[in-house]
Amino acid sequence: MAVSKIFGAAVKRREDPRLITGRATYTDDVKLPNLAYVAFVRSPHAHARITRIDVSRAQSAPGVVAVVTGQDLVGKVNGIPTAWLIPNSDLKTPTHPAIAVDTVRYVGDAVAAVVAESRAAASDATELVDVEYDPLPVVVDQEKATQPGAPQLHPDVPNNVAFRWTAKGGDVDAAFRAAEVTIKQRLINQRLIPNAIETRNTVAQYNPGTGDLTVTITSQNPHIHRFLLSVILGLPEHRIRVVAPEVGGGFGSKIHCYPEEAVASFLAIQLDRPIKWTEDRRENYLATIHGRDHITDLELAAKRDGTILGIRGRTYANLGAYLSTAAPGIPTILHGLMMTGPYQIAAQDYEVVGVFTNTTPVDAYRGAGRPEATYAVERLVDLLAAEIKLDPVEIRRKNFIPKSAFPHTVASGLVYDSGDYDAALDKALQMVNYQQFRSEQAAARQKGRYLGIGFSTYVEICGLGPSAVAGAVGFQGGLWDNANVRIHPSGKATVFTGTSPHGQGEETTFAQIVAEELGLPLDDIEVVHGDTARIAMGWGTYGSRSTAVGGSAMVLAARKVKEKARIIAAHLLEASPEDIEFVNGRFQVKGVPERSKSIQDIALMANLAWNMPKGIEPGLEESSFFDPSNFVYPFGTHVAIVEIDPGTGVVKLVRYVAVDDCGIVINPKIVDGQVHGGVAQGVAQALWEAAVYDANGQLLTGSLMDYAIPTAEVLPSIETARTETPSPVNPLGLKGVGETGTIASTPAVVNAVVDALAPLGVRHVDMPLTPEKIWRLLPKA
Ligand code: MCN
Repeated sequence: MAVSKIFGAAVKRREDPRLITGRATYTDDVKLPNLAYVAFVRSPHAHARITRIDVSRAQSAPGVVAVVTGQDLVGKVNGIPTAWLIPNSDLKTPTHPAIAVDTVRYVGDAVAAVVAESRAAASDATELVDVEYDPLPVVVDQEKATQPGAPQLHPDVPNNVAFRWTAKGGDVDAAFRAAEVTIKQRLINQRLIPNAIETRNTVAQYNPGTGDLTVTITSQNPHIHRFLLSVILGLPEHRIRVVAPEVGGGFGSKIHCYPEEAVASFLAIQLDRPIKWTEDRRENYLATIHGRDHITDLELAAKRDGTILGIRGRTYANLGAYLSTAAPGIPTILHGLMMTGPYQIAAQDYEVVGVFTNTTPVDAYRGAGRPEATYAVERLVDLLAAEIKLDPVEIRRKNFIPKSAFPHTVASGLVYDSGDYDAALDKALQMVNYQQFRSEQAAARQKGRYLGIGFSTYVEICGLGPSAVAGAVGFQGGLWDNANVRIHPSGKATVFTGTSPHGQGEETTFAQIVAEELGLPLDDIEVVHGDTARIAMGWGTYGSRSTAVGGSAMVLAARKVKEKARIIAAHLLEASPEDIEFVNGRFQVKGVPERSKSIQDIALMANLAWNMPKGIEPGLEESSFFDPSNFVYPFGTHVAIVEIDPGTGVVKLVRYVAVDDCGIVINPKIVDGQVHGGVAQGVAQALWEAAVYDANGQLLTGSLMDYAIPTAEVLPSIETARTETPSPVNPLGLKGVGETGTIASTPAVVNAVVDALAPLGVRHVDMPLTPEKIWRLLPKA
């Protein structure tokens, strides 16, 4: 393959051979000599006072090394902090002890930890810890939790309201006064449970001789984990090393710093033995964060011709029992600021109320706030179209921010970087052959068949993001990223990234970036990530930021290497640096291919340093710290075609078309893969998945037997295509793609089902669109 074709080529993921042949090291594969295992005793009550804990039976059980309770941690392990302190919201941050001390607040809240010689012994002994509870009243519904007389979770949080936050812009009252038609709808965005292939895992090892703590964690952001662990444990940051090996995916759920990670680390220090914790799937359902869970009331103001004037409303966002690491920022900054979607809607007034309930904490799950915003806007636009009898495609076109209007400031104050929404919509319409579908649909209706088509013309915010904005919105970290490109004497390269890919394929795409810049073969470049001891600093992988931010740092570091190489090449070729050009992967004297040096030649000479140009240091290694000037705003059009079985109510996804624009593409195969996975997750929310609690706070969908994640069999082959609108805010001109599929797909499917049922007078159905729910809407024979 010609060197210049590496960027943009559909190179196969180099991570995959080890993953699919069982040669990868997952976190649970990490074994150390003298390892002891910790298991947690978890509350069976959603809300209760702990009146007594007796650990004596557990302590004397075979193989048990130690048992600790919340009380044992007091003064030694600090509370689990929240890292997103949104301003102007009166945010309350109640203490979150790593192990509950006197009160449990959700089913699964840890009340004790048992350490034993084997995982089985630890797990068995958890049943011998005698805990007496005095049950308290429970609330699981976030709206009810704010009402007078509702059970109170935290003494310092009146009415369970963690925050009230508003995103307001333009004159929304004027918009509603001028409205010729208004649409009002309550939307439930149900709670979801992330299902990574590997559950969470921690292996902590302490060396009292050096004071070094090494923690291997299923982490999406080892440097953030290191920082938070130093805060929780009161240890110096430079004595902590956090390593993320293969983690089995995360989908947002492994961003957060969890109690178990802190407890395992504490125990490793206390007991002077390496400690391992492996979460089982049942625990994963109870104790790993959940996602979504919004109750939203919205109103849209419009003219009869379909022009949208304003949007207003309120969301009650369920936060669960405690504030997880990023929780306050998800329904606000990543959600509330995106409520006008890709449309020119001049006014918005949107309040988000974050509420504590007796449920598992809720935080970032793939898309994190943006799927909820897209769902709300795309449902409302369809409801308006139905109300004024306008085609759902036409109403979208009418309101799109035009291509000429970028960069464009929306009502919430965000500045969208670039876009061409019509181009993506046109391509999608062509792919589905819209007019022909409408005739087929009409014909099918005559025969009693229910076919439907649904659109989602989405825009999302990702590539998190400028650090100054992070600070302004209360994120307790930076959002720049770091890369280092090191060329060894032999001309092979090791490159380091502060992002922490865990399934997204950056070992391939970042190597593509460097190969393209420096003319190195792909196989000669190793991409290192996920280890605070090897990587200077970085902010991790989430918010589809790795490539827009970390990849940009990588290309800038490679360009610095290239610049130095040019100077050395000039010296070796006895030319001036200005006369050196980079052609076909070689540094050559302009127009004289015979007088040229490869990067390998230069790497050897730079590392030997026998003959360096004056003032140039030996070695060939450069770093870059890149802080983008803005977020990036990928967009596109997703179209779902469904058919409903009139006998059973089963929704069959007949076709799925995804046209995405993530700017310039490094690797189309990987981008397609990301879209496929994302769409599967978003479709699953529309049709199947829901975390269900009963009124006592028991999680009824507590296992894979009860929680319906999709299998390949229920999904069609996803048809992908792209438009390419470069982003002006990073040197690669690209936008993120890791979440687009999840963000776009949910409303496309719901809109398609409502379209299919429209002749029956159906205007909205809440997710998930289970067969029973749909069957009840169908005429009975
Ligand atoms: N890419 C590209 N060209 C572009 C944009 C991206 O070739 N114009 C490539 C990237 O180089 C990378 C992949 O596409 O290989 C995704 O990149 P990016 O959009 O930068 O997203 P991140 O790597 O930051 O991934 C985060 C995103 C999120 S937030 C979740 S959640 C998620 C997701 O990615 N979780 C995943 N995809 C996942 N995929 C897997 N397998 N497992 C997860 O846990």
